Amino acid sequence: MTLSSLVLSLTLLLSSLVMGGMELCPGSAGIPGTPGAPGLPGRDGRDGVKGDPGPPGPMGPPGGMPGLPGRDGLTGAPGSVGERGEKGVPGERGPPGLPAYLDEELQSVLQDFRQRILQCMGVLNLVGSMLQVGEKIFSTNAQYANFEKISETCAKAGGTVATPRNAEENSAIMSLVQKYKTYAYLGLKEGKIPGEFYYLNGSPVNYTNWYSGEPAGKGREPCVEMYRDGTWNDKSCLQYRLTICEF
Ligand code: MMA
Ligand code: CA
Repeated sequence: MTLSSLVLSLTLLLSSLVMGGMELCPGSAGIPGTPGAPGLPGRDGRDGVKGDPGPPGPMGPPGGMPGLPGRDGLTGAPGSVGERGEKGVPGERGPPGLPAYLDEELQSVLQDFRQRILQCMGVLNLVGSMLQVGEKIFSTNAQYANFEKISETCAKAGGTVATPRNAEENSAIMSLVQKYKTYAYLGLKEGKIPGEFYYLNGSPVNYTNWYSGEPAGKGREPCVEMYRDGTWNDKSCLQYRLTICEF
């Protein structure tokens, strides 16, 4: 007999007893049955979430293949400045400006320049550190040196060795020679022909004030010095003489 037919039979029996007016007497509770046998294992559950990566594995045996190259290092310090590039093409011509005489700002700047220059020259004149003769200015640093050194000193200052071109300039230089009680070299040099003297720019002299009997060095005295009375003597270039420049 199957379980379902047994249940049906019992149901029918019970209902016929109740229908028949019979009362069922409640008895004491029966002894619990023995636990049923364990059911069959359930089905597999769904996949769990992915786990964390495991720790690195142990180092392999020696003699294996070299590993992959490492990552790039940090950026190095900047290199040195490169060579100057080629000059660029000139820019476009700017807009036309005012004529200088109508440019008020420019005129005012020029007036200031003139004023400043006159002030400076006034001071230099007052302290006796310059002698103006026409367009030319003579000045000394009160130092004694050979011709070569004097020439360098004057060039560095933006001038040249004092060179009298006429009697007035000669007198101005003479006044410095007298003031410092020292002969001065002049901006003249002897040429290839003994007794022929030239300016430092190479042109022949056109004003001279030789002392009587000079030049007498016959090629052995290629420089020119000025005596206290303003006359000239050809002389070795290696003496120490007063530095007088002209600007
Ligand atoms: C020195 C020397 C010369 C100069 C004569 C004048 C003896 O040499 O200064 O340049 O011509 O004196 O006597
Ligand atoms: Ca001489």
